[in-house]
Amino acid sequence: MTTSLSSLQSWIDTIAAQTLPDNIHWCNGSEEEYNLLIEKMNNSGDLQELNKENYPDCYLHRSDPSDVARVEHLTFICTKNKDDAGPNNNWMAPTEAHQKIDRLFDGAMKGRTMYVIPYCMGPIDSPYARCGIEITDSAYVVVNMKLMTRMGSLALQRIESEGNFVKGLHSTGELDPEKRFIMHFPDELTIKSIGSGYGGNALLGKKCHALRIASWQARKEGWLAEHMLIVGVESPQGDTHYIACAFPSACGKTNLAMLIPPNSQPGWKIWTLGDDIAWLHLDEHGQMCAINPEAGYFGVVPGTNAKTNKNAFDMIKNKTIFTNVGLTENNEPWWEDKDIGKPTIDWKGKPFDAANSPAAHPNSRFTVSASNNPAYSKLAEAPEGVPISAIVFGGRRKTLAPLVYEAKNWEHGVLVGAGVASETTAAATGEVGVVRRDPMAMKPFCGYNFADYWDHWLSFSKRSSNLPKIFHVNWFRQNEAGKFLWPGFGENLRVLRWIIDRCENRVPAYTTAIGNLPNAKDIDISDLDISSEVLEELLSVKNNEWLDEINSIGEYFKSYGDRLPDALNQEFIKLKAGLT
Ligand code: SAT
Ligand code: MN
Repeated sequence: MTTSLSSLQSWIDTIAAQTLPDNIHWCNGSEEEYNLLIEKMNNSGDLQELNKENYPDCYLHRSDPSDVARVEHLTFICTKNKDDAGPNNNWMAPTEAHQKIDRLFDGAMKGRTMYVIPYCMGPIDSPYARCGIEITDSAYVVVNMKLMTRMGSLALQRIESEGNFVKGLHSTGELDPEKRFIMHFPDELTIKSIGSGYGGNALLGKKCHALRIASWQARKEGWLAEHMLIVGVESPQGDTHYIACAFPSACGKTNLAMLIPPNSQPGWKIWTLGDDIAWLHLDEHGQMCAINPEAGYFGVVPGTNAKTNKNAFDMIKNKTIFTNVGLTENNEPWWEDKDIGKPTIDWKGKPFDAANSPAAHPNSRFTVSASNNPAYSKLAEAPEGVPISAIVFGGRRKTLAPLVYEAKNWEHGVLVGAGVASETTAAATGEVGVVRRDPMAMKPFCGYNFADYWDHWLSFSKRSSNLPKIFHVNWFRQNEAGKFLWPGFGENLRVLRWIIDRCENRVPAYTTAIGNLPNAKDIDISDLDISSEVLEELLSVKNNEWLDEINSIGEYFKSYGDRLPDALNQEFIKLKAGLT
């Protein structure tokens, strides 16, 4: 397969001349192609087939032990002006960045196959979808992209008729952390990534395209590319509300998107639209609608069991690629809190030794097509997307943030989002558990200056009088003994129900300095082992603690200087005044 689009063909020719692959394979996205590549990797040892009876068509991939998570310090936004990338990004001048990374690509694919992957982010017939081509020398990337995106001939056809696409160039290079870079050139709609074969560093459709490049395109074109799950909540009466939630990586987006209502909530149903990324736009009535640009899940494995996420637990029992999990004696995948079986081999392929390390890497992942999810919503394929009733921000906070609160209006909601902070997780290299600012859960993913991004968010209130309500949740509050106060998982439905009640004006709330909080009686805790004191603690707002928080947000905002939107500053001043 070649292409009728001469700009695409000449780019492929140029890259081939530079990287010198042994051969070029244009991916058509067929099942045969997937199976052949799986077989090839199974033979080469890149993949290991798992227990055929209990895990049919499931494989284990072990990435290099130095290459197990996103590498934020090696990820760059390369705009002409440094200020356009902002203090939230590492920046490098485009010419310097190209030179630096191109040198590493010279001859990088010698002895390897160069795969050309046409893919579409979003339903193939959606006006809101966007296409790209990823060139890679990793067959693991190809099979993951097959599960995660609409990949192959239809995407190529769309690219050929539109004439434009995001260019992604990837090589695993030498897997040397010293020669590893993930670079984005928003003006050129180009991504170059070398030296890593892991997840978000290598599957360029995901964070690199659908968030960093797309957020930049979205600003130009008047929409939003966000790090959000999309979930449909169907009531026993049969009406469904769609909610988009932004939480940092490894904070439970997949679990919330696939939530199973507990027995105490009869008649409620949850539909998954997406678990990681939402593209939001306004329709002609000013209604905010969302599509999920992805077609599969790259989810955190540890902690997945029949109690925490039965849908996911069942979904990853067939046609799933596991990355960096352990193995049981009978060749089944194993991870911490799987609750069944015992590990004998760890994620590095060594005999498991509990004293040494966990069996599965804390950031081990499953890749699976969304079609495996029993709760997958048919509307995830709708070209126009689904109408969003509420936007929910959140993070991991041991203290401070109540279980849920509602922003007073859109502008205040933008401040709530901009002030999000969360304890870091294993999804990125670096220390785990330190609180850092993660505005809109986009800190690692916003492809331009956050100040301009907040301004863009604020601009939506001028374009619609009908915007979703904005909320903030915290499932992770602990007592002094370090015990979680809220059970989380399926029980989070109780909080979503309050959010929906607020969207429908069905319940009052009480006003505090930080926003509107539930009256305790409006959060259903029937059948839960939670005392009214604990619920009160979960819903408490301590102004002195919040004053420290707001001062820390103020310090953070200072790094954006004059570029900080005035309307955001005004909201900040109002909030601070309310606390003193
Ligand atoms: O960026 S990854 O795709 O590796 C996963 C994540 O951090 O959400
Ligand atoms: Mn994510």
